Amino acid sequence: MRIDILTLLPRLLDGPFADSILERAQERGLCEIHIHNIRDYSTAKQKQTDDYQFGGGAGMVMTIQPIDDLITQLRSEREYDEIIYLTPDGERLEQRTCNTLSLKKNMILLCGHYKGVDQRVRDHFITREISIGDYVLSGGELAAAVLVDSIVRLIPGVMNDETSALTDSFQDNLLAPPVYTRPAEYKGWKVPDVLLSGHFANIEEWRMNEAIKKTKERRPDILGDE
Ligand code: 6GU
Repeated sequence: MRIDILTLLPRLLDGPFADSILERAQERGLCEIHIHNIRDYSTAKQKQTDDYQFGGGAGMVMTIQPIDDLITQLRSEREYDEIIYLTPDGERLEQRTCNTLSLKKNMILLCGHYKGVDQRVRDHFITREISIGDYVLSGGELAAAVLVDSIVRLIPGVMNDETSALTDSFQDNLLAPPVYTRPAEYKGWKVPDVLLSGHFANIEEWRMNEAIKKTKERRPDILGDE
């Protein structure tokens, strides 16, 4: 998988991809992440990348020219499966979408800023618009980092324990059950007996019941019986 991220603030993305799972995925050659500074592609005198909005109103709008040139250059080099715009008015990201996107080969992510991007960019280049939740960030960069993390960890070979992603919260529309590790007793606080019993069927049943209980309490909406 190759992901090209288009941003006005490339430094914001230096950190997230340099560690842990995302670093390992790149080292193993399972994904390539390329950051592009939109400003580098502006043909304006001062390399502007934004302008006042037509019709008036507060807030700047990202201009089409540098984004067009950057996307056109990338598309001349390879085909892209998706060109995704990160924006609070996009479809809300869910695990289902992460699963789908983890199967793609090449993707462009465009990070929004200010009042957003000229609508013609959305109309003519963007294949999908994604929000990571119902709250507003100051730019799309952190959302892009969240999206990339959620996708890349699903690529086969990225996670060390291959079965682990399957037991994540949301993969079966349930929140994950509690987990414990040694010691079996700490300051008098005990691990549930069933987990120490070695009885696999009982352990699975306990985990399922705990997952259902937690989901009913916290997220009845994903259980579908509000
Ligand atoms: Cl993708 N961008 C911004 N600016 N805010 C957000 C978001 C994206 N998703 C949730 N809030």
